[in-house]
Amino acid sequence: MSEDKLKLVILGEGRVGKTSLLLRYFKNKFNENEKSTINPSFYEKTENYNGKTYELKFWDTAGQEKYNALNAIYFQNAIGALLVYDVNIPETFEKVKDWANTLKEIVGKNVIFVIVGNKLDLLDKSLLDKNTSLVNEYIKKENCKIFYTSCKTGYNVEEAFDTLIKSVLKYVQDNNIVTNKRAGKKLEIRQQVQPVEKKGCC
Ligand SMILES: Nc1nc2c(ncn2[C@@H]2O[C@H](COP(=O)(O)OP(=O)(O)OP(=O)(O)O)[C@@H](O)[C@H]2O)c(=O)[nH]1
Ligand SMILES: [Mg+2]
Repeated sequence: MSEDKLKLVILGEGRVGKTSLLLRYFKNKFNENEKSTINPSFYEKTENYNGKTYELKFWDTAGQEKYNALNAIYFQNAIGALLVYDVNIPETFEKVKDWANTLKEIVGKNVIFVIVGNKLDLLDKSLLDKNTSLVNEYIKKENCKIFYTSCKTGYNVEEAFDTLIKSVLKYVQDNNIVTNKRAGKKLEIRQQVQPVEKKGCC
């Protein structure tokens, strides 16, 4: 029996901890010197919900600005997303809003997302008041959930992923959504072949 396939993405500015969140959730590991992602890759898991089995594919994306156009390719057919920012760098939350808008444009306004404020273990408490009021305003407006996490300690990571997964599965079942679409194949960046220059004239 084929399982229903669901595609999820993890988005956010470079270095906010997207790969680290996946590493903590799927392997319970943390790498202090995690390198920047260049080629998106995925992690898979199977979930049962109300007697039905789903195959979930989580795509990790590259946060650096120069890869933004490529990330848009990975949004296609996504049903949910974790939008990540670094609680110590307020500008990275602005980027979350941009990603949410882009996601809605490409996938549709019903896309389900959960916001993650990561690196809680490094939090500079003086930033807290200013940030949380801005963040809370947005959460209320978008009617979405937020989790403050630390990949280093593992705090709240499971809760953030599990909440997104449950919301997505509930949405899929409540709305009878057919999910046997491709969950996405790994794309490779190929070097562009230069056209051969024509010599002489006709
Ligand atoms: N202290 C602390 N460091 C973290 C945490 N999460 C990630 N890091 C570190 O932050 C750096 C960047 O983490 P990544 O997971 O590579 O970030 P990313 O968002 O995947 O970055 P790109 O692939 O460039 O988009 C790494 O050195 C991680 O070890 C956290 O919760 N606490
Ligand atoms: Mg990464």
